[in-house]
Amino acid sequence: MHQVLNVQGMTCGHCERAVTEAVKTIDPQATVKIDLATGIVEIDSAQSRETLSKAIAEEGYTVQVEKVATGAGGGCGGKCSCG
Ligand SMILES: [Cu+2]
Repeated sequence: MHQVLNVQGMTCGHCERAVTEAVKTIDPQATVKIDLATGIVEIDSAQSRETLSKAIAEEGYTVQVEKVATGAGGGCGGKCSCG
């Protein structure tokens, strides 16, 4: 199932990896495509949107329910230490 989530707080490759790993942890078969500039995370997974959102949120990122255009913020919002 193709899902599109808007994730706030990702600013670098480490964030991208953290989110990807969070998804892969709950669904190793999932494919994850992340656009850091927009915060759009496209996921092909059998898992529900709620489950995927929760896994990403647990990494410290904010998953928007609505699809919202994001401005470039400063620093990483998640557990990534590079911000
Ligand atoms: Cu980061």
